[in-house]
Amino acid sequence: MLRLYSYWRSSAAYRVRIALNLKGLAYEQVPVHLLRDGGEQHSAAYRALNPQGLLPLLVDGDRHVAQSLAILEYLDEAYPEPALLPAAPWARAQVRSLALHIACDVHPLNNLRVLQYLSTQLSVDETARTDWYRHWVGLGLAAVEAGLAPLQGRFSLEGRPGYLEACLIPQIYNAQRFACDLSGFPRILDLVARCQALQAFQQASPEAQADAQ
Ligand SMILES: N[C@@H](CCC(=O)N[C@@H](CS)C(=O)NCC(=O)O)C(=O)O
Repeated sequence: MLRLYSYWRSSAAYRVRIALNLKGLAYEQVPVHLLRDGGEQHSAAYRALNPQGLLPLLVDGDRHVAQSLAILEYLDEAYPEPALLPAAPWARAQVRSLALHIACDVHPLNNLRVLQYLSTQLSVDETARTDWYRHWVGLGLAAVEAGLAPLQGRFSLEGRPGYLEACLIPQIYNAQRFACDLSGFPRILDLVARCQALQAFQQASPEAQADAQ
């Protein structure tokens, strides 16, 4: 049985839940509360498993994998069907390019520890912190919106979602939490609506998790 260390509102863990559901893989979740007691991700017990101190972490037998995109790629290699990535090298590169933009250029600027640092160490007030969040998300999503044009309203795989959508939908969930203006991103909104109609995405959503508050 696969085990996923997760938190309902962790968008990186949400990516992995989507991927596991798309593959139809059974897994159990171990909740790690990112806020309780200063953050359970900092506990010695969790750091012994994942010295990066971040979620998610996937355990497969006696193997541990951290970093959501490394986990997605591991799942695609270890459990190839149905694939998360397209087969053709060029199409794979296009999907990875957009997914990496979300995961490496947008998300890290806005994750919990960065927002906490802005408030606690740099004394940034809530309005400025929200502006920071919306600025980086808006910039990043504008690039994703442009990058979706070649899909012409289709999913990233032949008639079904995969790696790209597993990265995009959690980022949009976060953006909506922070009331970002998404009205300029019709391709993104269309893709999100089509994904949210699917069970794999519904069951992965933060509110559907046992640890949701
Ligand atoms: N690049 C990492 C990002 C992981 C990450 O930032 N996880 C967040 C939750 S979405 C976290 O654990 N935050 C804890 C913290 O900031 O202290 C990945 O894709 O897995």
